[in-house]
Amino acid sequence: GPSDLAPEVWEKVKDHPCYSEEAHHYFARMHVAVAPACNIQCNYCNRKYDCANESRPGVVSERLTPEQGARKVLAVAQSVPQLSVLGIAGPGDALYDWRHAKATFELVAESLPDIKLCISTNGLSLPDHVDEIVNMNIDHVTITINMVDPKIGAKIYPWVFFDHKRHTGVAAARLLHERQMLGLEMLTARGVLVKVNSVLIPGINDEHLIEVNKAVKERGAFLHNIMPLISDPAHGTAFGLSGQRGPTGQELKKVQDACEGGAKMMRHCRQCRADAVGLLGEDRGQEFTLDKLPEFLE
Ligand code: CLF
Ligand code: SF4
Repeated sequence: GPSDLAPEVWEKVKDHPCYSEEAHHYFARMHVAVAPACNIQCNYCNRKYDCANESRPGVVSERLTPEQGARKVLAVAQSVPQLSVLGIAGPGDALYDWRHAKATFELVAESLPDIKLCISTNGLSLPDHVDEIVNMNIDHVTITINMVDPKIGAKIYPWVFFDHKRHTGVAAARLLHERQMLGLEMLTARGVLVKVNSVLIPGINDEHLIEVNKAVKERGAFLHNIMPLISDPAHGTAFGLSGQRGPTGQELKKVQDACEGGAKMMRHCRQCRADAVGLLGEDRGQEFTLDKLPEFLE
């Protein structure tokens, strides 16, 4: 609750529905899918879902240009008065080809200077963009961290693309891990609130997430959100974890409970879609598809 937060932190989270359990009943968030590509491959990815970098069946969200994205935000702001946060959360990684997310935020900030800007990333490109993130007043960043042990990471990530090369195996996971930890440290040192999302993959990282929780707490993460893998049988053999089941509710709770006392647990995540609009748990995205937007907005 508010009482255990420093006033300047409360000021930042009080109307952010993901960072504050209290706020999620009253404030809405929306996502715009403007990231053109991703620089890593997660075995569980189907590139439809967002912040969670999550995988579950559904309709593919539209990929928008920055102009289209900004138009959508303005249209939503006119009809959803509770809108307080704009997040860019995949599919793809907002910080990989950062120009798209940056241009979107700049266009929106011109018309809606008070909206909070939020980014979700796999962290690989994060250390390169910390200055800009701080300068643009993006004070909420989510990093998806599924492991701190590259041997476990190698089971989750078949490759990462970095420094003009594709890396594979344990070396790829080590690179991702080092960049995630560095990015997290850099952000918290600058006063940016960082939430860590972890996808619980039974048999792969379930017991390991306690170590992830410790590692991110040590580096100043504000919240840790452990979310269940939602397996997607429709995605068949294209994905390395096909046939992988998600955890039961009990298994999820067990891991979350085991992490209590470490980095603060988030338990109200609704595993939003990449084009989600509205209060958490509400999805009004289909009301604001491109074909339904007015062509001009003041
Ligand atoms: Fe979006 Fe993520 Fe920002 Fe929230 S979602 S980019 S931090 S504004 Fe929130 Fe949705 Fe859970 Fe994400 S409930 S999936 S934690
Ligand atoms: Fe997919 Fe997100 Fe992983 Fe990229 S970071 S591969 S978009 S789940």
